[in-house]
Amino acid sequence: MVEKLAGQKRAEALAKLSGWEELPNRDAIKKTFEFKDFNEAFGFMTRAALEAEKADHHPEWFNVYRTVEVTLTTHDADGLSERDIALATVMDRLAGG
Ligand code: H2B
Repeated sequence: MVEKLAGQKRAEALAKLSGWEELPNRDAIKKTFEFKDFNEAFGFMTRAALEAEKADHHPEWFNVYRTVEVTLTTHDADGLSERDIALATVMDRLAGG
């Protein structure tokens, strides 16, 4: 079982991210990435998928043309964990920001 992020640790972890918001209806974070075109968006998804698979931690995501909406949560923790923060950080780097 993976530990849920709570308290001070959670606040500090979230403060390090930018553009990610906590969802009101579930313990998850979400960010909408906008790219130049579909090629850039899908390239990002491909690179992120390889990192996700390597870490055995997978995003929920939705793509329309050059927009990718990403939701991160840890099913094994029934909420947000360090794994989501790590994947969010990797995705921000891959998206170039
Ligand atoms: N991804 C996410 N987002 N949360 C999980 O709890 C999770 C996962 N668990 N990817 C992994 C796979 C687990 O199901 C496998 C068996 O390791």
